[in-house]
Amino acid sequence: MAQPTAEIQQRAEKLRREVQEASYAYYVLDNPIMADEVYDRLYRELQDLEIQYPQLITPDSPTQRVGEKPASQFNSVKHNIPLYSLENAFNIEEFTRWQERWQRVYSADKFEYVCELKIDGSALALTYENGILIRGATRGDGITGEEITQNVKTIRSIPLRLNLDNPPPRIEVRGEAFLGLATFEKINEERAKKGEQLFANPRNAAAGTLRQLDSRIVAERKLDFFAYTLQIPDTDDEAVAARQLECLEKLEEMGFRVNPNRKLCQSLGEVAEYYDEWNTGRLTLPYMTDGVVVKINSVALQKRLGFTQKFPRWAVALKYAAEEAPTLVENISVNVGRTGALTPLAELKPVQLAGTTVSRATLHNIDYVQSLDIRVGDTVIVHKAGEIIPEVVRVLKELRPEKTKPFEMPNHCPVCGEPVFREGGEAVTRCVNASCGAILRGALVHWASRDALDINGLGEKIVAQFVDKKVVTSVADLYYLSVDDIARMERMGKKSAQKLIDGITASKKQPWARVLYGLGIRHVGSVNAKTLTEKFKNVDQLAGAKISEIEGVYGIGFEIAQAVFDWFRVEGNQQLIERLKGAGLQLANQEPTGVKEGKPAKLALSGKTFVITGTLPSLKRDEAKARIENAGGKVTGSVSAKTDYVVVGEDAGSKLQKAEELGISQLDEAQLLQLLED
Ligand code: 0OW
Repeated sequence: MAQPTAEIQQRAEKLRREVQEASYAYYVLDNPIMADEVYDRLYRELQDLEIQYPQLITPDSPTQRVGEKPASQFNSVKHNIPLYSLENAFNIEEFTRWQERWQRVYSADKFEYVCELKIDGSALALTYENGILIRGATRGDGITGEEITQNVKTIRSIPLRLNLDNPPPRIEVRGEAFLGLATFEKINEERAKKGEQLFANPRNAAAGTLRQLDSRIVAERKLDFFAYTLQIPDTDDEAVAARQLECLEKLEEMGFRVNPNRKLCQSLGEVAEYYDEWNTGRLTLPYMTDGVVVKINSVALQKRLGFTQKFPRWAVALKYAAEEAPTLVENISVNVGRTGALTPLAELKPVQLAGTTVSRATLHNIDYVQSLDIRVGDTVIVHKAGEIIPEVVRVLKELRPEKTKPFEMPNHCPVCGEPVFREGGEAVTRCVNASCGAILRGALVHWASRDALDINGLGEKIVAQFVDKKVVTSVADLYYLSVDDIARMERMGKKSAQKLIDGITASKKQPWARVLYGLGIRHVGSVNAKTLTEKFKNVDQLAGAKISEIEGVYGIGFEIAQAVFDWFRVEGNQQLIERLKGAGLQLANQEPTGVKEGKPAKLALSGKTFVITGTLPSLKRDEAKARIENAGGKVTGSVSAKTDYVVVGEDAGSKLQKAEELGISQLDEAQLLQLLED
């Protein structure tokens, strides 16, 4: 083999340093120091020299990042130092309890914390000998992992040689390998084109990539890495760094990428501030995080606290509830609600969201479906804010398979087969067949619900039997049932039938307001019903009232008044009222007889803050405000991190812009009405 001359060796050495320097600036500092073409030219010159003189190749040469031949399998390796996982806290209260546990034991010590963003990737263990990367391994079970050195070398932000003058014989570094969001979407695009299974999220994609046998594929995926732990075996941890914060600074000096959003916190309050700040701030980051890692800063205190079997006692993962996640639309079904409204529902591939498994999400109405063009087979982003219904917010069009077709609302009711209608300009398509099974089932369940007549034991299952067996065709029929009628139903014995009859009979004592709410008139929620019965002392006063009289009641807008007036004009409803009177229901306000008033209902929008911006198509501003307040919500004038929803009308202004900046959920009028109706 030809020997390289001295100047060739020097040239190679200089090229190695130049290329390494440029790679560090680009991938670790995110601050390129030369154009890509210049980098490529230098890289190729070095590569040619090493091909010509293989003895010039050193393990830390940038050309050694991408291996040629795929591995046949990965060997298991024992970690020199175990990799621990983290105990979870799901909110500040749980974190406070964790902190108090140690504060009690070590009250003398002043607790200082380092808060780090918890990168949602895959943990890696890196071993350096004399400053040269000799091994990379997955975390595995924390004791044994898989040796994936060749794949780890392709991660440009991991230095092949440490920036240390006289490096110790061995250094252990731990950190998180991850995929940026843009990279993740590109990888899934590629996979969709090849008809391959998509990665569900960036974390799975990173873990899956690291376990690729062919490191050339790994190199294409552009994994990234944030380091967070530095240890030097046989050296006292405190001698390496007395505090976690210094440890992170040393890792940066050595040439690692360390997440810059770390913060030294002197108190619980500061930790809470950091946690809140990044709950919204993280949504603008180009990589996924799923929480904050809070560590006691003092290494001496860390050593005194030590480890449990699985976790360090001096660190905790303060998690955020997952708000959004990608998943597959397996089907779009149509649900007929108790008001006859046809609601398209996305049947989803189950996905973890905000601590629950979501397999369905409302698609509101056909306008919403068409505006997003959601189709069966699509990959969509599902959003869940707190306990409010999960919602499909975006379609990842580039992942759409072939031969999908736009969704169309059925023109016949999927339950009773009768034609359905879309009232002029309304977003909602509706079944208007009063004896439609779905409407009747919904009406009975609503009648028995806690905030209406509150009849225990009259749930969806027994209601479905009553309707399917045509034992009940209206809520009044409930009061003319015998014990035998009920005992004949499946899974109903005499005893439980008697219990249900007793519950139905007892409901005759419920006040007029609850009966009015139980009738299920559109837009008449439990609060509006209460408001109306304070003015209309009995059903005949209300049935005979003009629209203007009903509308004159504070908080009752035109639309509600119209719906109430129309309801009492329907023959079938008038008969229903007569039969309820005959059964002895309360259809007038009673003098206080000490009868048990139901506890005030926790309203659907309790605790939710809304801001209305722009002009709504049909609701006046104060009517929308009253409706939201009637449902327990709060309406404020300015958008802040505490706002839950912004209701957006025409010519929305800066409030909409602020909402977009803060990632606050937006509703149009139709979605607001749906939320109020639900
Ligand atoms: N994912 C992270 C992260 C972090 C270690 C040190 C002792 C035990 C956990 O951003 N910033 N800091 C640590 O500290 N761990 C992290 O991730 C953990 C590692 C294993 C499971 C999680 O990925």
